[in-house]
Amino acid sequence: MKIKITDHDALIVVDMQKDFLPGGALPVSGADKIIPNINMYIKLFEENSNPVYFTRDWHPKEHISFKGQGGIWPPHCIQDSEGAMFDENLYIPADNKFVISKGVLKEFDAYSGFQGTVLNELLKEKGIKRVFICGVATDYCVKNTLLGAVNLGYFTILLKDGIKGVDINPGDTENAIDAMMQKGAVLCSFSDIVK
Ligand code: VGL
Ligand code: ZN
Repeated sequence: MKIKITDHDALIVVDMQKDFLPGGALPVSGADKIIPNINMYIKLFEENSNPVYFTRDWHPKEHISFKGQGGIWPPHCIQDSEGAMFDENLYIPADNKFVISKGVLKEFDAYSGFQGTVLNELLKEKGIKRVFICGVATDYCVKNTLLGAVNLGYFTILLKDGIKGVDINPGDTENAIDAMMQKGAVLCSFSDIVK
């Protein structure tokens, strides 16, 4: 399959923060291995002057999703903490990049980068019609961000060499990929993209 990047395309990099990488508070096994691929996508979009959106989980202390508050996750990505920072190996362009913080309110969780954020407005402002999505975790925030984009009318492309799931239950990641494709997501990898 060949996919040509156009002016109406944007890249969304989901939650590539230290806490989601090996050694972090909520590690996604193998998430470090996808960083070189994600960096290739970021550089490709940067070279084409296409915008790149970085979502980040940005929770207050005692967030509702944390175990101590009755949630299912260990405390992670607490606002301004070291673990909430983007991984050092992630390439962050100087221009044409936007950081989207989600899950910022104590009483609400947000697995989608569109939930409680201005991501849709930012994309609309730039005339974006199609989004390419990579990052972690495939079975949580990648999935929900992609389905959010579908619901808002965007064409979606899931970058299969740039995602990693947590698989709390075996098969979660595969099921998430199936669910996304069912809703119209197109699976592609770096070698499918032509300039
Ligand atoms: C995520 C679990 C909790 C994610 C965020 O980024 O996929 N997963 N918070
Ligand atoms: Zn979270």
